[in-house]
Amino acid sequence: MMKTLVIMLAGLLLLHLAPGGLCQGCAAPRTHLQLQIDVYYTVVDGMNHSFNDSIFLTVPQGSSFFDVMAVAQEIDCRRFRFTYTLYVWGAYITSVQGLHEDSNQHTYWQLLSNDIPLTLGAGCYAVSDRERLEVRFSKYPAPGHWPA
Ligand code: B12
Ligand SMILES: *[C@@H]1O[C@H](CO)[C@@H](O)[C@H](O)[C@H]1NC(C)=O
Ligand SMILES: *[C@@H]1O[C@H](CO)[C@@H](O)[C@H](O)[C@H]1NC(C)=O
Repeated sequence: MMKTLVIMLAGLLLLHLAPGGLCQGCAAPRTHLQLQIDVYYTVVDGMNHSFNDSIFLTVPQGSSFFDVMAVAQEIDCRRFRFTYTLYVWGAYITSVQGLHEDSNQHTYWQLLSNDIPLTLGAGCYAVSDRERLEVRFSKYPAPGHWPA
């Protein structure tokens, strides 16, 4: 009785230790030493201040800003849900938490890192450890009124 229990436990242990044992059919081959990084992600209505929500996330090294947004959405769909449109530049974020950009009002979702606007789109920007990422509902100047 005791012996079969020990054998069973040993078998379970082996199953866990066997390389790929419980991880067959994964899309990408996962190394067991995949490095993880921590980021802080905020979604904020910088116009009407209707919301300002943040979350700490642990994501694989090499993740894009878009990947971070997708992970946050999966964890808390109510606060971090978003939509996007594909352009030649990649994914353009069109709404966050149900708040949509509006070209007539010159509003858009601005991407920032440590309070500095990004010069790359969400899909192209690779995030770093301890980075403070933000998508902020903002206004851009009317055409012909861009700051010099
Ligand atoms: C105008 C403009 C904007 C306007 C667009 C709204 C409007 N109605 O005018 C605003 C201010 C909203 C904007 C926002 C951003 N932009 Co912009 N934008 C431009 C600019 C100067 C011209 C685009 C244009 O009108 N083309 C002509 C029309 C006819 O072509 P179109 O394909 O229909 O243009 C649309 C797309 O370009 C889209 N769009 C605009 N910016 C971006 C950025 C990304 C990543 C995507 C996927 C789409 C996109 O909006 C345009 C109007 O509908 C380009 C530079 C350039 N010379 O192309 C940068 C440019 C495309 N933007 C850029 C960036 C980085 C951004 C932001 C990520 C900045 C930020 N820190 O938030 C955000 C997008 C964030 C998001 N929500 O996903 C980069 C993209 C670089 C890259 N490799 O990813 C560019 C190339 C400027 C640069 N840094 O060199 N942008
Ligand atoms: C969002 O809230 C944080 C504090 O939680 C504050 O520091 C930050 O300025 C706020 N952002 C905006 C755009 O209001
Ligand atoms: C922000 O508030 C103003 C008035 O307080 C309103 O007219 C406008 O539609 C609001 N914008 C959004 C995007 O909710």
